Amino acid sequence: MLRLLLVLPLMLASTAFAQPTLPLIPLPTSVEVRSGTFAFSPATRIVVAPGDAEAERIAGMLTGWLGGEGEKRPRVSATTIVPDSSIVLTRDASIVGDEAYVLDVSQGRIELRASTGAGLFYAAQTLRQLFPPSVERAALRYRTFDIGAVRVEDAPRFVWRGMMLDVARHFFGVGDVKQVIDLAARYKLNVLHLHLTDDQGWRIEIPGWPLLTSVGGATQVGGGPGGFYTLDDYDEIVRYAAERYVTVVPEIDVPGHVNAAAVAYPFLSCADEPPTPYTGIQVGFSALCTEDERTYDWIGDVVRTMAQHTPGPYLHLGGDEAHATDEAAYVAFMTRVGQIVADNGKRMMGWDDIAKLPHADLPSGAVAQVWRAQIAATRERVVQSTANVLLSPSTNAYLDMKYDDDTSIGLKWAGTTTVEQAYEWNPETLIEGLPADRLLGIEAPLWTETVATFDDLTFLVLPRLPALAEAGWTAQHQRTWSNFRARLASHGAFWTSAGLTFYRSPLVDWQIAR
Ligand code: TNX
Repeated sequence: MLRLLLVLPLMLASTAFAQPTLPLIPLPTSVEVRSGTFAFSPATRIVVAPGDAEAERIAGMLTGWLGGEGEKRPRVSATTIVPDSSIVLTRDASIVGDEAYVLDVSQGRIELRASTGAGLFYAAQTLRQLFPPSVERAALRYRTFDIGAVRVEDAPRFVWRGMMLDVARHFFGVGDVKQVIDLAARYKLNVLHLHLTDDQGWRIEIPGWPLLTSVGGATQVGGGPGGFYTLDDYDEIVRYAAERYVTVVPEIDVPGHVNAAAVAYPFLSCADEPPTPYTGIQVGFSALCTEDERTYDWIGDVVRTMAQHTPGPYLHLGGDEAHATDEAAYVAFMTRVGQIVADNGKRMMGWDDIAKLPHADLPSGAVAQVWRAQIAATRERVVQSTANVLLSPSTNAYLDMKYDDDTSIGLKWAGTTTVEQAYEWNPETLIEGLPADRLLGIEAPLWTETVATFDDLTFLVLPRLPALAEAGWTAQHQRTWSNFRARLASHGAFWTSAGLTFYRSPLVDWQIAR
């Protein structure tokens, strides 16, 4: 009797432990913990089929996450003979879905299976979350460790799982953007939306319009030096993202949010003299000169350049908060710009303000990015429009909102947003009456009015980005805050090991020492 009393709580504790505390975020479709362990050691090989260059490239990334330079990395072999204790990346046409995968960890072997490169990459990201956090620290990387046997089957809920980075209010260089892509890809996001232009800065080279960057790029919020991407820089970001199955969506915000462009070319705001460069954080005051044909020559060049350098299907034209443009001019302008986007072979995207456009004027395949879902009129307008919908509700998905009243940086206009609020919402019911086939997915925007450094950036992004990533990846009926919170606890250890600043939300029992 006494024995039973002692054993029972232990049994309960161990069953409670097995499933939820595997630190997998986003939660996979199915996770089956099995008995046994795979012993990872310096001799572990990563094996791909000969001739599968994409799998070999992914295996190379996996090895990079595991080992130091040269000899110390686990070796990648393209061979049909699989040695014992290998990690094997296999194409499996029976796994249906562009991003679906199976990960099978057993005592003798780890198998990653998918029909696509994206699936293999996500299997590798899931496996990475089963490594001890200390592998993140270069100096400690190379070691032996055990991985518990488990079978994971997984596929995403939505096709669009994005993050937006505003590089206009504060500029972030190519190296920082690459780190953001790495972070997003860890949590299986597949879109990076770059907000490239705003009142405070123009951040992308456009051939024929050199002052956009040399003058318009030289400012930012608070008066710092600003900066911009050359087209080579942009191509590099796009390439780096694509290797991680992330599609870049560039945003050129018109017809409002254009002060920096007008400082460079005053005719863009119907002026002879340039307006004062703007380094504050107000919105809604600037406007393009929609009656001047030169404005259309300019936007034509901008759209063509971005279309040529963007392999993804979408160009984002902003369209938000155009308070200084009257409604008729707004509709006419956005309609004409939508046509220019279509002429360049791309689909137009805009903030939910574009749902104002009459149905006939919205180009087919256009996407409205909803940021004011809390306003009934916005929801109605979006439901009635023909646009597809991307959800970025500012009450849950805005990474720039403060966590609470005491948060040192961030804004508060949409309220404060805890990690629980970032997690606890249902994209399928947010907009009543929206047909499921018009809902593409979700995106988490980081506006950077108050974000001056990379540490500021990760402080606002972590831990809310993983919460939003799970809202985009995992089926609603599988999601609970209490289970997510338990899995999130050990991610603080990954971030600490990787040297990333994060917000130690008091809602989570962070496990840092591991
Ligand atoms: C509203 S969201 C804006 C941005 C600001 C942001 C700050 C949207 C389409 N427009 O211009 O940066 O709020 O949270």
